Amino acid sequence: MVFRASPKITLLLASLLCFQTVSAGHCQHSAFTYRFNELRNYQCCQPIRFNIPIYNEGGDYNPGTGVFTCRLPGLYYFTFQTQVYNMDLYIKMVHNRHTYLEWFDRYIAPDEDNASGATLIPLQRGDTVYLEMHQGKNGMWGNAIFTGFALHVDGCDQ
Ligand SMILES: [Ca+2]
Repeated sequence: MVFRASPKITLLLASLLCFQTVSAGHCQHSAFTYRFNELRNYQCCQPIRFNIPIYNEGGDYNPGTGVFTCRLPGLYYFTFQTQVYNMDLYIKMVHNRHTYLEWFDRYIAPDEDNASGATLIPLQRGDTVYLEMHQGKNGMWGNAIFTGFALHVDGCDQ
């Protein structure tokens, strides 16, 4: 048996497919990964400027300031990973100028180790997120990476 749709149903189905395609076209993305190479050039109490691009879709992370500014409201995942060397590391993730999470790694000479952290943050348009180190505990060494991306953008079901 072959199903034959009436012209009205065919038009309705075509309209729905067209609507879904247009809606899908509105789903934008936001994602970045940047490295850090300003060894010991860090000034206390300001965003760490991860300035070497690996990926930056949407341009929401500014390597000149180290600040991610939300363009697409939704749920975001942020993570960092770094070597720790020569001094302790006390690092915090700052959301809208308030500490969101903090991580600590004690340096024990002559070892060199690694620190990492990750979290989810629901963001509104214009919200800011960045990483910052405490004075005297800026043990972030080379090969440091800061990554963030939208896990889910509000109003986008994809
Ligand atoms: Ca350690």
